[in-house]
Amino acid sequence: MPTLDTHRAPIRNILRSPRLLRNVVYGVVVFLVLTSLLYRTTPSDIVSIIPHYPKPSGLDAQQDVPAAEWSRRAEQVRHAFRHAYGNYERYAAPHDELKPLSQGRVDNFNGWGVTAFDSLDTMLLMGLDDEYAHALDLVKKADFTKSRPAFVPFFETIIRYLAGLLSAYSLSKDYVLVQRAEDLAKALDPIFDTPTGMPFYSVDPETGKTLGPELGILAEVASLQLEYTYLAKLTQNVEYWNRSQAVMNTLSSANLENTGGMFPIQWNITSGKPFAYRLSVGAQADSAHEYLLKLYLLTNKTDTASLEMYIRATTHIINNLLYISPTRNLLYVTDTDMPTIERGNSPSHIFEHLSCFLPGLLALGAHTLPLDKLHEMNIDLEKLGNETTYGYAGKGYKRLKNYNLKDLHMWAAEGLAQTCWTTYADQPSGLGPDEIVISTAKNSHAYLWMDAVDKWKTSGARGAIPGLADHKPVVYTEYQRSHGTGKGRDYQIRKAGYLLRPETIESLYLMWRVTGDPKWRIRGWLIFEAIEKLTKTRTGYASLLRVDTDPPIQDDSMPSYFLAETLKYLYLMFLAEDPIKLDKWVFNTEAHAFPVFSWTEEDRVRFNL
Ligand code: DMJ
Repeated sequence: MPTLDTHRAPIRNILRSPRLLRNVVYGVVVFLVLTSLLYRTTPSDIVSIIPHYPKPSGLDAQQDVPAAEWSRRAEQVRHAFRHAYGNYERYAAPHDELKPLSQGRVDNFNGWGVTAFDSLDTMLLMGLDDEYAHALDLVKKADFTKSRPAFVPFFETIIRYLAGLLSAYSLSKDYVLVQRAEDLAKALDPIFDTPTGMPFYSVDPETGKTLGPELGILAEVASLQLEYTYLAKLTQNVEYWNRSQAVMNTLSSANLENTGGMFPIQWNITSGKPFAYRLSVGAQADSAHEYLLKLYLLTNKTDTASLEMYIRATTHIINNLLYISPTRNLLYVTDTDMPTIERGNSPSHIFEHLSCFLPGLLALGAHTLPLDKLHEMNIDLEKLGNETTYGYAGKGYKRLKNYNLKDLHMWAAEGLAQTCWTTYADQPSGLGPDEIVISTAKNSHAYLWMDAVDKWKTSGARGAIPGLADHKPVVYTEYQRSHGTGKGRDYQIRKAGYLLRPETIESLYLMWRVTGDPKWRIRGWLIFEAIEKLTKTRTGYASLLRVDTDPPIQDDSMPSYFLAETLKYLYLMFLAEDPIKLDKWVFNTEAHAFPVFSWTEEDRVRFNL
């Protein structure tokens, strides 16, 4: 057996011989240089010095994280952004999106470079001057009169491109961004050639030809008011104001007697009438509800028609679309038909990741509006809606009069945010699926949240408010997942992908800002750890095809909203001082921040306010 001493003999020999020592040092240096060149695969060299992430450490271990550590975490999100954008710039610009596994690119939103436009304001907030300068070059060169493919989808183009330009202007004051926004708005303008002013689905900017069915989708026909109102304010062009107002007027004059004042999903864009009565806050509807509150806030609380529509929509949602799961008491929002005495609401019990923006919106409303003193906003809930105006669907207004509306909205926000988080915590990946469906077995029914809240109240409001508790995660083993034997979650996964979407993080961010409770921010960090661990690739970040397998499966896609929203909200959540104050700024549905403004006397005359 060699003794310890014989083991060290070669080292002693090296140290004794200067020539040998020089050769060894030389060899080590060459080795280090070669390996660093080999692994230097991204333009953002910062990436290689990111410390190794520990395994998600759980909430308890996170309670005493010092302020300096949160700043370091914000810095890590900034590194993540540089990794994503640097690789987009290297492999995909000026095309739309990067394929993070194959280093390919895709033109899925007009071919003007959607990732660059969507990223501008995040760069400005993160102080990434070089990236911003490059992106601005690309923005200046984009030709909005030609698109690949020829027809431009209006909704996505407005929320990503137009809003990206306007928000970047508000932060940089580079006027060229407003000029480009006007170029874009002009190219799209034929889209409004309908009797109601509700836009078609798409337009060919080269010919002005429009395309799309007469039946429009709520989110797509009614999510332009923030962008066009702010554009009108900046350019003083009354045309843009008229575009926004036409949609608002169509919405406010619609007959909603079957839906309690909430907007259904389908609209006839010629007649301006709701077509059917399917109600949702998820896909096809989400941002239209969001823009009601946000238009009121953007115009410094002057657009009262918008405020009233928001209170009506949320009153109906709280009364009819919020349910509690049978055993875990998960509070969730689902889509329904119009309510009738005979059939009730006919809920689908599907809960979408997209709907996870709702807790944040409710918290924002409770934070910025005097919902506990409605008279200060000249609102009487029962005058806003009742059984005379809305028939059976109108009875919820009276019900909510028994509550302090600020509390009620915050309770709903808290419970929904808990469930959104729980769908992440339940997965071995720590990332949430795109859709779940609540189990509604014969003897274990899900039930309306307001029924549970009423019961709690009439029994003396003792104990916990229904649906607000922290839930213990239920993580199934691989065997349970593949054999379908897992129990105790209260739901099945319907769509198992994580598409790098922002909604849950957006709500965690708003809950953190509004309540100051560190648990929301800590959860944001745990999600970021999982994103780093499981979605990061050598050249970007990849969506996941499944979040419930261990390891999860990556997909060759990095949507632009990952840079516009997901990373922006995470960054702002970890900063010590948030530059985007909730009473001074309003985020559009793609997380582009616009400053709150007041109409001047001149505006009032010009826009006939
Ligand atoms: C984003 O493009 C926007 O938030 C939109 O309103 C709906 N969802 C996607 C990301 O999930």
